[in-house]
Amino acid sequence: MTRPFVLAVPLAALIFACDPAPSNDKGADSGWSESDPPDSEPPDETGDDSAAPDDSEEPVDTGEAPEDKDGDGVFTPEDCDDRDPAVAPGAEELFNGVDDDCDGQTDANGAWSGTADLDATATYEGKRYTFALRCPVTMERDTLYAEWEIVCEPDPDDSWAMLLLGERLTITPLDAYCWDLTLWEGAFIVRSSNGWDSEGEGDLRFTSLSRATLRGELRSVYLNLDFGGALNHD
Ligand SMILES: [Ca+2]
Ligand SMILES: [Ca+2]
Ligand SMILES: [Ca+2]
Repeated sequence: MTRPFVLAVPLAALIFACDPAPSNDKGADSGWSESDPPDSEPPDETGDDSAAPDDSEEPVDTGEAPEDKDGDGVFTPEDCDDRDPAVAPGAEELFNGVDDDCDGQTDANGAWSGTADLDATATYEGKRYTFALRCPVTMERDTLYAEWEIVCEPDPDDSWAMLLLGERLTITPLDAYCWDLTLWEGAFIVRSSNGWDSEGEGDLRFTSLSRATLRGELRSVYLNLDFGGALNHD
């Protein structure tokens, strides 16, 4: 039974003999040793041992300095596009998809509103009924998209209007995309709160940055509809 004890002594001696000398660990812990290049500097007192020099901020400073690369006499940041000499504060705003005058607004984008006069003739049991309505128009323009909408609410006391048109008619473009920056042309759809809908053709023209005209017509067996109006940039 003494054999395990005899074997344990040489095993313990072997473990101590393999333990590495602690004297060589100093460099790894400090991050700094005499073998480092002589030009390198020791860590500063803040503990930041980054080798990046402080003058790295200089290019940022020069980048923020006013420039006039397009030579139009207007320096950044007042010149909102210093690559285009046609763009600067005071320049004329044009329908071109660019904020020409650096006021943060491109062309005539944004909210528009106005009114439209709508004439409708409905045929019912062989008789024709006509209605004249004045309806508000709203639009949200985003360069090549003109999301306009006409909402008509006939007189609720007019029983024929309620029967044939409904409490509300909503007219919107089927596709608000404009092939031209100053013109939308295409199909619109009339939706009645009575559940029916019908399609017609119309156009919207921007006559200036602050004014647009809208017109349309619909021809069907039961309903003829014409509308025309104007919108102003809000
Ligand atoms: Ca400039
Ligand atoms: Ca502008
Ligand atoms: Ca423009």
